Amino acid sequence: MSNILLVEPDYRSKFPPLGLMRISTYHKERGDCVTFVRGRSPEKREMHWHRVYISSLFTWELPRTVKTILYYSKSVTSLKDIFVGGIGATLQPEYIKKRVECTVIEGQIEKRGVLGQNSPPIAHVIPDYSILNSVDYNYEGANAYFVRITKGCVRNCKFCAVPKLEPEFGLLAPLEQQTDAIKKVHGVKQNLIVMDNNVLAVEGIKNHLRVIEELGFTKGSKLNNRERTVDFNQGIDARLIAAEPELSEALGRIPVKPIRLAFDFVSPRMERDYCKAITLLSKQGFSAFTTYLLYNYNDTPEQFYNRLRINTDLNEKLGIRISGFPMRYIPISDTKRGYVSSKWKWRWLRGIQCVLQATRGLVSPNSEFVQAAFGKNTDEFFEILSMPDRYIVYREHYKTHGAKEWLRKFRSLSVPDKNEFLELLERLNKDGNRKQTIATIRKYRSLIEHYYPNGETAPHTPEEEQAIS
Ligand code: B12
Ligand code: SF4
Repeated sequence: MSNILLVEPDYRSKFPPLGLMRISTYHKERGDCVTFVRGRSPEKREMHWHRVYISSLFTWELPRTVKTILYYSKSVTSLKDIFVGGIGATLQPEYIKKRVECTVIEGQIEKRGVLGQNSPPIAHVIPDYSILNSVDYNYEGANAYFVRITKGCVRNCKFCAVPKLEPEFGLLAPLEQQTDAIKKVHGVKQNLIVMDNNVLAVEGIKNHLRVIEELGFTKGSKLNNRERTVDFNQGIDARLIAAEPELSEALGRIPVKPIRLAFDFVSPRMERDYCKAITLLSKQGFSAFTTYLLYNYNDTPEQFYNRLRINTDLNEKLGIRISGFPMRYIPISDTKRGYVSSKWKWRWLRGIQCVLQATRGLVSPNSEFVQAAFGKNTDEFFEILSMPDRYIVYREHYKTHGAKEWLRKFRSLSVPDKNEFLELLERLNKDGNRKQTIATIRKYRSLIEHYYPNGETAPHTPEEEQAIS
């Protein structure tokens, strides 16, 4: 019997670490003793483990992942007994290998023998939900079946990591087999979370949707007096619904909540397909939508604003509620999350983040909200995004306390000067000697004062500002 430690680094994680949960099942079936922790635990570090498994997720969390690996490096006989895998490790294995000589497992584990002599293909093993009880962390979906009908995707969008993570599109184990196995060991689950990248693309999708109904997920179905829901978590492809309207009818029989679509890039065809899909789905009784909106890729800020307006127009026309979910593009090689595309400016990206701060990343479906938050037209949109953080977040308060004067000065700049000024703000943001740098700047000095009063980082809230003055 071996002592096995499973570690999820302590980054923010919404869903449970499915890879580790599958590895747990494998080791428990071998009769090993399995312990799960999040992050760096001094108590667990003091112990000796035959093997430590550390998961990875987003590439910008790789620095934290490496820190976690190093933390447990003395808890094993050899560094090779630390196994690291998952999404971040698959996208950037070299980042880890250059820093620690642990065992890095790339990609899905679909073959025998990857984790030891004759070990099973982990991708097909049932996740062990019970490990979640040992940590004091609230994962969403702990009461849901996590399933996947397919792997990979039929498309090859350049901004997406899926073609690298799962290069082949194909079917996985039948849905009912997956839910039955979870049910048998961990009991009946309330909801269904379908993690597929692009589920509607699979041949015979209507049969799979029918299976979902047969599993007890029909519109209005309840368990323990609570509504049962199905979440196609990565969104469904609007283009496929527009091409095959019957798909909306099949979806209409399932309690999909929320219904997620993507409006990632901008082309007249995409716009037409997106509007058509929303219209078809609204006819099936869906009224609350969440739409992923990729920005900072090859779109312009105007195109981002335009997509927000298309959503508010659809809301008004169809009497529905589409909440936008802006997703900032981060290249899959990025370990810092700092990328700024040539059509955007750092200050505008920061501005979007400030606007979304109060709404947990969502753009409300309310047209008045969109106009107030992002501006009535693109001129106002650019001005809002260019403002100092606190003027954006506490708009009402600062309207008369600084923002008016800022706006007057900002508007007096020529277009090239505005660009130069915004670029200066990006440089100042990264500047370790900011105060000294600002002291040497003459041009834009009074505007800079709004962002860095006396050269210092500005207070975050009106209360903090009052306390200082
Ligand atoms: C579900 C999901 C989410 C969920 C949360 C995920 C979570 N676990 O908490 C939500 C919806 C919240 C989300 C949000 C985002 N996501 Co996301 N998400 C995914 C998705 C679909 C699956 C991730 C997952 O959990 N998979 C489950 C895996 C880990 O389990 P598994 O399959 O059983 O694992 C196998 C192997 O990986 C391996 N393995 C797994 N773990 C381990 C551990 C060890 C030790 C070993 C040996 C092996 C191993 O073995 C398993 C069996 O084969 C991926 C796309 C994809 N297809 O992978 C994108 C993805 C990870 N997301 C991505 C992005 C960009 C985002 C967002 C930034 C989007 C945005 N702009 O807002 C946000 C960021 C949120 C944040 N925290 O800041 C990108 C990441 C790119 C990158 N540079 O890292 C991906 C790759 C999508 C994409 N299309 O590019 N996401
Ligand atoms: S359709 Fe979606 S999952 Fe498929 S490659 Fe494009 S962004 Fe990725």
